[in-house]
Amino acid sequence: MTALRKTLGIAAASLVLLAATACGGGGSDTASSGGGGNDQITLGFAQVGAESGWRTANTKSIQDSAKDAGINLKFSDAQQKQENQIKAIRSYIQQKVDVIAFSPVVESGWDTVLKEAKDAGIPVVLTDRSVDSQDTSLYVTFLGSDFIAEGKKAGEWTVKNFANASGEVKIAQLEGTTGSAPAIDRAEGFADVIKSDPKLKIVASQTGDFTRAGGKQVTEALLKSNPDITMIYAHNDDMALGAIEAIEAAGKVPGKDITIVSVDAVHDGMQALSDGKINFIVECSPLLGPQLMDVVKKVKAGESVEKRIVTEETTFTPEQAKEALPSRQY
Ligand code: GYE
Repeated sequence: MTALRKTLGIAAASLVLLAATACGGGGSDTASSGGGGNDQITLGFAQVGAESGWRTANTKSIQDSAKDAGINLKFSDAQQKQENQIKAIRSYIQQKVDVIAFSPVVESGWDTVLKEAKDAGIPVVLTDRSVDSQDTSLYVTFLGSDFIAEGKKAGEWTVKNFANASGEVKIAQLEGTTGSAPAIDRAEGFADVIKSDPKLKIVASQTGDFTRAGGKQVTEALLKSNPDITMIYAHNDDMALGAIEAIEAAGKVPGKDITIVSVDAVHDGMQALSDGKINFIVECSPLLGPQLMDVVKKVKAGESVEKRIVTEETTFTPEQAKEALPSRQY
């Protein structure tokens, strides 16, 4: 039903695009730079980086849906650095784009630049990650997942899975980027749930920066300091995939000798889940593009939007991953 609605939406959007091209006789990209006489919306998007499979899918979703919606997209990649994102936002303000959207790499330190956008009269939409600003008038809405709920889902599976285990369950946590909303909230939600069972202990917790290389490196060191680890909770699939490489290199069997739980459900993670190398994945959808373009259009038209738009998500066991894999979009 939703897939059908999506397809119809895309079909409708392409029809509009087609019609526009047919009457306009081309030249739409030259018109977008001057601003005069063209009511095409210009959106400046400051992306976090290209750190994970999730991010790649998210970038594609944003670029594709901007195209489908006929929105002129200015896109920048901050390479996981806040200073680069701030620079990109300032340049969008200077270019007088209609709307700015961004996925803040970390939660803190945005008030100054958000105030500059507000003073310039440019609305800001937060996507994927949030900021911790007290002044919520600095942005129009926050569109993205509930990361605390994701951490809780990972925790609930862990509690159930180890309900009958005898003795201590030693958990190592691979954290996402330090200071980022998903790293903070996924840790909080998980800790909140597993505290109900005293035999579940987080014995190590370190950042792997949401990357495969980071997950691998941290796990290599971990297997030396804590060789008897029971489980790894990774804040994303990429770090879990890095951990799998390290575990295999150490002669152990991921998913058996060491239980692995992660978040995202991107293609490579789902493959590892269906191969039994990961035991459980909590979904976090990167396909925020279509919803973002709707919000941008509404904001530009002066319509009101909800202050918080939560993405709907599920969870996957290996059996469910096998079933879902062929039809996954990312
Ligand atoms: O889980 C991770 C990515 O902010 C939800 O960022 C996003 C996270 C995602 O690098 O893979």
